[in-house]
Amino acid sequence: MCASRARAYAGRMLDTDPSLPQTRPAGQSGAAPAQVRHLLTEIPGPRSREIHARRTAAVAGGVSSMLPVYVERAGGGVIVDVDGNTLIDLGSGIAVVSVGNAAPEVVARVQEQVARFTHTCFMVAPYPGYVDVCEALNRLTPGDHDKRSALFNSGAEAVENAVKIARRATGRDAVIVFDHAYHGRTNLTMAMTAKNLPYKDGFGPFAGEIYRVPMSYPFREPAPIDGVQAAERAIDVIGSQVGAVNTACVVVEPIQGEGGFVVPAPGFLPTLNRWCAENGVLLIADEIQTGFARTGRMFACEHEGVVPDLITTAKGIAGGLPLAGVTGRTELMDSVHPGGLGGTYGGNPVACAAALGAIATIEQLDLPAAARRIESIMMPVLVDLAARHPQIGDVRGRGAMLAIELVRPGTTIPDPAEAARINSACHRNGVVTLTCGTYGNVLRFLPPLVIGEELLREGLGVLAEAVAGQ
Ligand code: PLZ
Repeated sequence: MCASRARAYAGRMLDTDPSLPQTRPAGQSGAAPAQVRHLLTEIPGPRSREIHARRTAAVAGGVSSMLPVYVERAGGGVIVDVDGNTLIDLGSGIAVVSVGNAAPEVVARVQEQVARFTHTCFMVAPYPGYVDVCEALNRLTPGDHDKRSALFNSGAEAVENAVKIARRATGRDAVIVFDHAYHGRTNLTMAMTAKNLPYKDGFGPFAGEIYRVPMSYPFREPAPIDGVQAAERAIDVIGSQVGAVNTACVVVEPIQGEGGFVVPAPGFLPTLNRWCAENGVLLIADEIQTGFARTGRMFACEHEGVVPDLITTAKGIAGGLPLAGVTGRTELMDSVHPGGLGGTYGGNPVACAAALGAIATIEQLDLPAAARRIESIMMPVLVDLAARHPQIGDVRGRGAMLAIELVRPGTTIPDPAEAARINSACHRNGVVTLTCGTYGNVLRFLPPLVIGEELLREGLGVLAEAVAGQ
């Protein structure tokens, strides 16, 4: 990124002036949307409703949308819909556009690449962009050991391949996953995902040799237990029901995403990691949602100094283009025979160009620091809301991956209806929020890391009103 572009972009990040001129660098068409919430119609507006009617007649009903406003453009911290409404984005397309939508460096590199060639298939005629992304992954992921990477199209595909590699490298079958886990929607990853509806219901039979063990979920422990004890509880189940010698890998989200932004108690991940190392079991960190600066570090494992054997990445890696990776110890990655990993589109050159733009942006703008700054702005507001509204049972998360869990006041009984009510009130008032959680009662916040401070505070104001029921 050139210095002036970096400066212009940095000015957008957490700036107190929400209406900074949003000029795009040369080579891009159109101006980035003004960074202000602005509602011209009700949400969704008439044009969105019109398209939605067409969608209902054309798109399979099994594919749903949390907020049926149809997008015209997006950038920085906002989404502009086809009715001209500008909404504050606190979802980043589920933790994907961490560098902002249509981020200048992503757009510039994609445009340059797409004009040269769009696809040759890395397995047929390779290109340097794929190698560049693997070098970046090897450099940025935790641990300074020798690493190799392979690229795929989606998070689920990365998880599938990490399991293939772990089985091949260990010669063992069993895969350990956790309560509340989410790893994808393909057959193997559905089996690894915990929640039945909407992900699994009626879609079986599922892949075998997947074993689920208890997670560390501090808010929902029946009795207080620390991270080490929670890990020992999980290890005990593995030992008695699976056997370490049969276990290829333990797959864990360092902070669970779809399952409810569950932050395990300190000590949980390091204890698991130690047990894995002692038993020849691979620790696979699924950092698809937590990775690439989202939690205030480049990867969430770093908060506890955990170095996984394999790490899966996607989402934030490529600023919105489909790309995913598996990175790991060379001897594990290279245990797979030549031709054993691949796919037509994996590491597509346009997606790789986007990733290089996104990674350059993350490093040059120090987006891990931006995520920590977002936490320092949001956390006190959320904690204060929780103090005033007893339906907020827990406030948790790290960096720009934060959530509130809604319960019946004074209990831990989940209240998904209250989460849905607050979520729709935010949407009606022009703030894109998302829910998650095994019980659907968690409201989560994943702002783009380049969101302006004023915009973020305005979004929090709308949330506060929504919680208060105004
Ligand atoms: N692992 C930790 O968060 C994707 C899924 C949304 P894909 N999470 C969003 C939905 O309802 O489908 C995810 C994740 C973790 C794996 C995945 C899967 O990534 O790129 O969606 O396949």
